[in-house]
Amino acid sequence: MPYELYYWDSIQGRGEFVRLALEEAGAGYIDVCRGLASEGQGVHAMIAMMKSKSEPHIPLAPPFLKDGDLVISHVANILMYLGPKFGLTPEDQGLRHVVNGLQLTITDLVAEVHDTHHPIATSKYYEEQKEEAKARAAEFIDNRMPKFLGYFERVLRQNPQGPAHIFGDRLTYVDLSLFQVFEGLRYAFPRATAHLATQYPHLTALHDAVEKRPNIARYLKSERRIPFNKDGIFRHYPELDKNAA
Ligand SMILES: N[C@@H](CCC(=O)N[C@@H](CS)C(=O)NCC(=O)O)C(=O)O
Repeated sequence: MPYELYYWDSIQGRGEFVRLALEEAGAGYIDVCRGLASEGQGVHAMIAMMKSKSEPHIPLAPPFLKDGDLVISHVANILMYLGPKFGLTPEDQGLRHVVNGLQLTITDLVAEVHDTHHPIATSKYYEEQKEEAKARAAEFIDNRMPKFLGYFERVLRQNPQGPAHIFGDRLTYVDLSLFQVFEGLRYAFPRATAHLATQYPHLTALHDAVEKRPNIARYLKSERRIPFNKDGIFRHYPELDKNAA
């Protein structure tokens, strides 16, 4: 049975962190919202799951993953579930929680990225909160982004197994997520991220290595990889970038 990933059909968004793990592992999966309604798929199928009156495990929000009868919500939780199956997390239970801690830090970062364009209300349009977004984005660029990226750079530098991976000497799902964060930040804030390679050399090297992994490279070139756009988590509004006019 292939895994069923439930996530919005037109954005990378939070679903992308799960897609990258599924793609790296070469796992069989259905991106349900991108499927045909005539085959019981499409966005409608996702909404129906969330509104279900009989499903015992109802998610509040996507992404969620269905594996047989199991419905698992939240990116970090989904990755913690898939990690051992895909060999993308350590064997040791305690260390799996260390890896989960790193992923949850990415969860926090992603929420802050979202709030740069939606600082007041998720339910309102960006255009309704542009002024607040400017202030929030400036704070993110000046203080929060360097704090998060500086942290991950330090974790890489202090990895006793060497800086090639964020944890241990093998690829984990956190490495894949850091690749996505790096891609997203560069898309959203091209000016503020112009010097990432010199500021964060280990993160940059990790990004470049993940990009070249055969399954990831194949995926990035495929139609399954949805281009960044103005509906996702990482959005490019020139007026929110550094030194905006
Ligand atoms: N903590 C959750 C966040 C899930 C989330 O906020 N999903 C967004 C899409 S990226 C959504 O549709 N939210 C609807 C809502 O919060 O009302 C995760 O990491 O998966």
